[in-house]
Amino acid sequence: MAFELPPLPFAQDALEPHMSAKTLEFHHGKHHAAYVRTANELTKGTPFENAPLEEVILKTAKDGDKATLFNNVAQIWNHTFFWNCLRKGGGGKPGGDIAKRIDRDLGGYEKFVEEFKKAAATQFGSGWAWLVLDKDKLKVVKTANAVNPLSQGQIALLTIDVWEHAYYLDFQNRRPDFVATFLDHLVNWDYAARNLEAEHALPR
Ligand code: MN3
Repeated sequence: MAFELPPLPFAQDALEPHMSAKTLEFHHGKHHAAYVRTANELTKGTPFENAPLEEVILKTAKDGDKATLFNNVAQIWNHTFFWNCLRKGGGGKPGGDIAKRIDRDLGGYEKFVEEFKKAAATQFGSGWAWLVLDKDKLKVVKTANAVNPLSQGQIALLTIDVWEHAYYLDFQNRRPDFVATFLDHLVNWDYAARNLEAEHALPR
C-alpha cells in the first residue's frame, strides 16, 4: 500500500490566530503532501513499496545511498507527529505524570521552556526540536532536516517544526515568536502524555 497523506486532526482554521489556515494549507496541503508523493515515487517497484513507514525510516536512516528516500519518509512521519502535537486552546504548563517527569529530569517547566526555546532557536537552518524519552530520561533535543528520534533510538513525545515553511507566512523571520506561540497556545500535552504512557514512538 502506498504512503498516504493523513488528514489534519483539526479543521484548517482551528488554530487561528496562532497558526493560520494559510500556513496549514501550504504546510499540510503542499509540503507534507509532496513528501508523500515523492516517497511513493521513490519506492514504486522496490522492496520498500509495501513496507510500513517506520520500517522504511529505520532501514534507510543509516544508509547514505538512501538519503533522499529517508528524508521523504522521515518527513512524512515528522509532520504527522507534529500535527498531533497541536490543538486549539493548547499550550501552557502540563499536569500529570509528564509534568512530574519534566520536574524530575529537566528541573521544572520553566527550565524545559528555556531549553526547548534554545533548541528550536539554535537549530541552524532546517530541522526540528523535540521532547524525547531517551532510555528512562526526558531530554530536549534538536535534529537537522528530516532526522527524528525514531532513527536515533529515542521515543518522541513532542515536537516543533522549525523549517522556515512552518512559520514564515505567520511570523516571517521571527522563529522565536513562533516557538513562544507554540508553547503558550498550541501544545497538545495530552498527546505528549499518551506518547510517554505508551512509550511508543509512532504517530497515532
Ligand atoms: Mn514542515
